[in-house]
Amino acid sequence: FLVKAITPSVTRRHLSTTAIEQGKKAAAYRAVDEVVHSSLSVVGIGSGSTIRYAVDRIKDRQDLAHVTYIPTSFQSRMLIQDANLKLGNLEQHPAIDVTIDGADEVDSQLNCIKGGGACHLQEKIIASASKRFIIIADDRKKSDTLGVNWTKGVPIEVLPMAFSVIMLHLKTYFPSAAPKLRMATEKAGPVVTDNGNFILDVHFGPISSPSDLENKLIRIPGVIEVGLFCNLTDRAYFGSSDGSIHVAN
Ligand code: ABF
Repeated sequence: FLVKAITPSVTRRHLSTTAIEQGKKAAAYRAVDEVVHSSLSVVGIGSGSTIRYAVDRIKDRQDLAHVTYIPTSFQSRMLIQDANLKLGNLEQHPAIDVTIDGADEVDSQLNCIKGGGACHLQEKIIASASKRFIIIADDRKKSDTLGVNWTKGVPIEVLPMAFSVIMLHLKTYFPSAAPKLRMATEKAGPVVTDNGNFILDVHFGPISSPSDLENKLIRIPGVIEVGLFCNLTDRAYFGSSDGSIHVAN
């Protein structure tokens, strides 16, 4: 009885992890196959876990051997180097043909919450320098409205010396927002981004106008970048565990 009782929950948990990874892989492979052509010269590589499948797909393509890849974080740079792909930087390549990146949540207008991995500052710079910006995600990330499925809040990168005054500003002007300084672990100190800044995770609930909220937040002195990507995404690929893909333009 005991084995029978335990097995289903283990199987369910294991299946859900595998199912999520299958969805990420399906989305990443389809995006690379459809968007990354040999005519491209410069490709931006996002951060997170889904992008790893995209790099796996790219590294086997001989017709892409000439392409230069621009990272969006330290982890993204390591991913490019470990795949023996040609690593470039934004100084040399300020105009990027296409960037592929993950997201924490994507709404029906393809606005995104990004920054769950504390990389959204460089991600947004690379995305805005790209002719095309492509999101890849498992289907958990797809939502009608931002702030509904992603419950960890909107990440905001802030200058460390200003984090307390920004918290106070947020509590004053967004009383229900509950800003939290992102900590590395229970005992360790705050997360420090690749750019030497802190992250505040701020809970706004369902976000009906992400661009209005982004414009309000970015104006707060000491805010470096907001994890709301509005009117930047050209296409999103959402992968399901059965390998099916939903493509949203
Ligand atoms: C990065 O990928 C972040 O902006 C975003 O938070 C994260 C999503 O991670 P994953 O692909 O692991 O779901 O782009």
